[in-house]
Amino acid sequence: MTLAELARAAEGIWAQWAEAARNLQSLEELEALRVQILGRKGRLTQLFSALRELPPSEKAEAGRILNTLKERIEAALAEKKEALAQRERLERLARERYDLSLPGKWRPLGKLHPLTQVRLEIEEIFLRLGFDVATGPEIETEYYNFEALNIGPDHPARDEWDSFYLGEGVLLRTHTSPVQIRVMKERKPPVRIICPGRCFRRDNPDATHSPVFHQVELLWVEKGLTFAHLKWVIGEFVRAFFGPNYEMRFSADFFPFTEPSAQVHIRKKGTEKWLEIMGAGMVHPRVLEEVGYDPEEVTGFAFGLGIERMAMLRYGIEDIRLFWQNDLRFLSQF
Ligand code: YSA
Repeated sequence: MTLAELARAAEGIWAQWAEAARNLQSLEELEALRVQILGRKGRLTQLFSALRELPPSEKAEAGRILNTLKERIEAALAEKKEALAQRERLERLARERYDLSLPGKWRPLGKLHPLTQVRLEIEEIFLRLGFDVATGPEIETEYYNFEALNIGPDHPARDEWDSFYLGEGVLLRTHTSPVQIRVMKERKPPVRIICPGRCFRRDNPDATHSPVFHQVELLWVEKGLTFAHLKWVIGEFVRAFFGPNYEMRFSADFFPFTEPSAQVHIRKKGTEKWLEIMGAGMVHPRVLEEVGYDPEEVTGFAFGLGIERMAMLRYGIEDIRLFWQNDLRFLSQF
C-alpha cells in the first residue's frame, strides 16, 4: 500500500462514519458502528496494521493521518453517544410519567389482635415493676397442674377446673399456676415473675367463658413479703391499666394453693357495680415446701387474671366470643 492509497482509505472510513452516523437510532447501533471502525478487526485498526508496509520515510505522515482520523472519530463518537443517551433518557421519562392526580391504592395495615395488645400492655406494666416474663408448657402433667399446687386427686377444687385430658395424668393446663411451680423448682428465691399464656377448660362457650382463654400469673417470693405487698402491687397494676378513676376491693376467697386467698374487684368511681378481675393470695406453705423452699424463711404471693376479662373491661366488650370470630369489623377497631 502506498501513502496515497492509505490517505484515500482513511477518507473512505471518515465518509463511512459520517454516512452511518446520520442514521443512527440507538446506543446499540452506535456501539456496532464503533466496533466496525475501531474494534480489534475494525477498518481503521486494519489500516494501522498496514503502516508496516510503508517505507520508513512515509510512516510518520501516514501515522499522523491515521491518528488524526482516530481522534476525530473518537470525538464524534463521544458526542453522538451523549446525544443518543440524552434522547433515550427523555423518551424513557416520557414513557414513565406519573399521573399524580390518579387515586392511590389503599393497602390495609395489619394490627396486633386486641388480646395480644392487652397482654403486651400488662407485661409492660410488670416489667417496669421489676418482674421477669416466664413461660411454661400448655400440655401439663397432673402433678404441676394440680398436685404441686396442693390440689390432691380427690380435692373438690378439681371440679372447678374441668379439664381436657390427653392421656393418663396428662392434660391441657387449666391455668397458668403450674408455671409458678416450674419456675420455683428451677430458681432460688427471690423470684419475681409473671407468666402469660393460654389455658384450656371444658367450659361451655357463652358471653364470658371460652374453652380456650388467656391468663397472666404473677408470683413474688422473697423474705418478709406480706399481704400488704400484694395489695400494693395489685393497686399499682389497677392504676396503670385502668387509670386513676377506678377503685379496688378485696374479698375472701379460697384457692388450695394460697392462704389466705382473695378475689379482687374493681369499679369505676361513682358507679355501683363491682367486677371481679383476679384471684390472688399468699402462697400456701405446702406449695413452698413442695418446691424446696422453707416457708419459715420466705413468703410469697401470687395472682391469676384473665386477659379476655381485662380486654372486655377496658373496651366495654360484652361477649368474649367476639375475640375468636376474626370479624374484621370488630378487630379493626383496636
Ligand atoms: C389464684 C390465686 C393465685 O395465687 C394464683 C392464681 C390464681 C388464679 C387461679 N389459678 C385461677 O385459675 N383462678 S380462676 O379459675 O378464677 O381463673 C382466673 C381468671 O381466668 C378468671 O377470673 C377469668 O378471668 C379467667 N377465666 C377462667 N375461666 C375462663 C376464664 N376466662 C375465659 N373463659 C374461661 N372459661
